Amino acid sequence: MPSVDALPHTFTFDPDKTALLVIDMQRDFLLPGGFGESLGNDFAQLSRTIEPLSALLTAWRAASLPIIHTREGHLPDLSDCPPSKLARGGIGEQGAFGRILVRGEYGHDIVDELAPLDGEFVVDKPGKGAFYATELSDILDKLQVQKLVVTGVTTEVCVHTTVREANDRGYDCLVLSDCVGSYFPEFQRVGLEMIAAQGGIFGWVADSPSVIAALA
Ligand code: TIU
Repeated sequence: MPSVDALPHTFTFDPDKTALLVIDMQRDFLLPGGFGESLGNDFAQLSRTIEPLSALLTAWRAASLPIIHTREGHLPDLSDCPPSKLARGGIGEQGAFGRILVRGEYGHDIVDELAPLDGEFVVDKPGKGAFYATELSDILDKLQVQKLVVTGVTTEVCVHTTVREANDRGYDCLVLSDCVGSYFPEFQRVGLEMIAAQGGIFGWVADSPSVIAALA
């Protein structure tokens, strides 16, 4: 059984029961001029994850293991966007890459470097968590997945929410520090510490080279 040197302790996984989750690696969060930067955020804190994640995807694909990408976004009529989220502004407005976080728009889609391949799952989610109002549970059930290797953005928002949701549903989650990103370095550090604290209260933390080595 492959094992990975992780915090708070070694993470072992059966490759047949493990999926890679790639959360919201969308142009609007990651590219200069996108929604994230328009809010005053430093997109480079997120775009540094693209290269290691691309290498991880190559290794994961070579091992023929399941990959699930998610995208945060809404229907064009915004009927699936809660009033509290709409009231904050931005969603559905015209941005540099089309209507912000609206499905079908250029900015809503995944960055070119990490584009999903045929046979990979793409889950569209209206919320921060990947389980809320999506088919993710059904996909994982059908795949008989028990463990998740979690990557994507942002660490303290959609990654955390999804890992907490997954943990409550009984999945063991390994979060990869170099493949998750926050606009705020302090949130990145503390966000990762929170996951592995208290004996791994929500999951494990390691880096992508360790996972790639375990797959080899
Ligand atoms: N994907 C995700 O984390 N959505 C966000 O809105 N994140 C922020 O940090 N704003």
